[in-house]
Amino acid sequence: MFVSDRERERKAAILKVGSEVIWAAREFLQNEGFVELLPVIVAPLTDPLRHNTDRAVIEAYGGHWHLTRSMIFHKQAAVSVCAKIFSFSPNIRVEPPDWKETGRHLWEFVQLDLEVRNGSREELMDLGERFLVHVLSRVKEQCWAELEALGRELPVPKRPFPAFTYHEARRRFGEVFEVKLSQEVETPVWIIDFPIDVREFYDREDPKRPGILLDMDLLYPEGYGEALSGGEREYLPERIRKRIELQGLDLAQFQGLLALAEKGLPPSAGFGIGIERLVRYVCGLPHVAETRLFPRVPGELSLI
Ligand code: ASN
Repeated sequence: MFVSDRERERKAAILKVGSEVIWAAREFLQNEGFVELLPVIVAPLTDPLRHNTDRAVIEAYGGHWHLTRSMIFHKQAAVSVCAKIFSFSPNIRVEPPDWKETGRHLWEFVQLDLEVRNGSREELMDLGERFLVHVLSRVKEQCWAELEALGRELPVPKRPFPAFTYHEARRRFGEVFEVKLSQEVETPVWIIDFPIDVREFYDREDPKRPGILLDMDLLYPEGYGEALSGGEREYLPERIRKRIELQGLDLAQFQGLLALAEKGLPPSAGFGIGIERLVRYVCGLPHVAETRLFPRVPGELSLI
């Protein structure tokens, strides 16, 4: 699999850092009172996603089952049982083959997906900052030898991280603001208040500012791009129905979600943070594929 000892050692160092990231994440969330759920792999409905990801569907027992693209709806349902939940959730997103070049995409990846009953966006941003600082500090402590071998000097950022609204970011950094901002900043940076037409229907519209969502993305510095994405959620059935229709999606496809909402979904907020992207940033790697032993790179076949 690896031709030289050097390659093997490099991979072993990256995997050790990845393992420490997972331990540190669990430790942090357990101390915050979160309950870990086992991931959902197949379900009658999954995240619709706005970009053109191919559907991955299997047939079983006379029904169609989607491979999970994110656990968003399961998270919303789960917080009616436990107030704070998380899952290391494998996601399958059959992205276009040229996304291989972005350095940020695998078509099988894991996101740490979490949700908080009655949470607000601001509380989740605070949690996200503390989470990142904890994980980076812990990895620096435990994996200094591996980081040194990888030639990575990992800064631990100061809180609070700066925040731009979507419109501000576009005005100052242009249409590809995500790339530009991530390259220019020296600390992670928030983008908040996305307009309703650029995000999924489950991000909650601000009741006081129609057309603006109570959501957020966090970007890594040094050009590593998106770290996490999340927000407050639409939880009332009539609101969910309206938002599905606004996006021109088929209501019938979301029957299960609407039935749950009719019975009562709690208000909640949450986010998902890509583990391979986090490990890539921590190690300072050109491509997320390097963080996995068996990476699923868009457009590429694999031996095992
Ligand atoms: N995990 C994201 C969230 O919580 C959703 C996604 O991955 N598309 O908002």
